[in-house]
Amino acid sequence: MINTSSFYNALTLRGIDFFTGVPDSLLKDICAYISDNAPEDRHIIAANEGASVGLAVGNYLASGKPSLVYMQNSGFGNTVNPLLSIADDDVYGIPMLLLIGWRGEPGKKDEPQHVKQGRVSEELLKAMEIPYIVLNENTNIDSTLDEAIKVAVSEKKPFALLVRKNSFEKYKLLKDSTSSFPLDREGAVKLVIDQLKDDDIVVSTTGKTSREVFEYREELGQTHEKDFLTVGAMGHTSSIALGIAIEKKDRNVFCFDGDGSVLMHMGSLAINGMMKDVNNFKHIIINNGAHDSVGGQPTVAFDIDFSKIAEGCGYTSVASASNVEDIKNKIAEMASHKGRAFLEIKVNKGARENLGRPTTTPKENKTAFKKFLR
Ligand SMILES: Cc1ncc(C[n+]2csc(CCOP(=O)(O)OP(=O)(O)O)c2C)c(N)n1
Repeated sequence: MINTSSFYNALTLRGIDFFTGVPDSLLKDICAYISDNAPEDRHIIAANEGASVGLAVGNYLASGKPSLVYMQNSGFGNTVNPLLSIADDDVYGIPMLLLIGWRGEPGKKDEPQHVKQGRVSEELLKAMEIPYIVLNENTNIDSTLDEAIKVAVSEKKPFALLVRKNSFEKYKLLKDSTSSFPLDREGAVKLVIDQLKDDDIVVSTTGKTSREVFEYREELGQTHEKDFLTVGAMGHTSSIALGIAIEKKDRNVFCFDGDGSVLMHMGSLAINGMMKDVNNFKHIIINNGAHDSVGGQPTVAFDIDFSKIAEGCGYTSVASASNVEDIKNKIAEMASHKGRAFLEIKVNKGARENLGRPTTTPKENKTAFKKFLR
């Protein structure tokens, strides 16, 4: 397996000392090593993967050195535009190394949202004319990085390292942060679901939130037709919820979002808030200050004021809560509010070890959900 410190040192030795990306579960050990060892202003966990490419472009213009941009292959889509229309050698020609976690690699069992993405990952890189090397546990780091950096720098273009599962050795984050709110995400999910009416619609975000929604319905002995699980398309959950709310004006639509997810495409808040005729849109952000589902890497969400942002974007009711009674009251208020209501629930990161995954397929979910909407 690749030792995280050897990989990091091999990069810095070759002049790559600026790191940016959005975390991925397959890359969590190398991300944790970078978090612990790179100076704070040289490691930026970006809002989305496209923004990381932007940071790498800017850094190259100013330093003349390529950066490392890490991401899950799910997030590669967010980079297509800045890679092709700025970094590409047909445009500005900006060298950088892309470190891409290969979820859904053919032949390896993975969740439905990763299967197609995994199958086409190599083809996508080829179509974009991005040279790449597949990294696995036996890869010789020195020769691989020599080759990757040589091509990136001499041909002035991005070069990708597509990383197989279990390529990196385990590394435990030392700079881990903790908080002491009464609830964790699952506690918040349960509290909100307990307060919903029978015809309320739920749209839940990517990662463990949707898994916890699914498992709580099972625990309650309920079926799953009330919930749309946004298993992919991180950051677009509230847009999906808004699309439903516009059409189903007589029913409340509750969006269960995450802080990483909201940050990823925060521009959508402005569009949600400005939908003046929409009175049934209820946006709940479960803020654990982290990308908890992929390893707990920090977001900036405990340091920014989501309520002020939502208010500024035109949401008509805005609140933040962390204790149980307060959350219950705020949910009751948002349910009866006629407008675009926003509630931030602050929680601790972390999840159960034995948290399962949906046992129904996305298509079964869609069919049941559409019927519930009718
Ligand atoms: C576009 C994209 N980038 C990255 C990922 C990998 N990913 C899945 S869940 C997740 C973290 C979500 O963080 P947040 O919304 O704060 O929810 P939490 O996991 O903390 O509950 C990430 C980065 C993804 N699925 N899609």
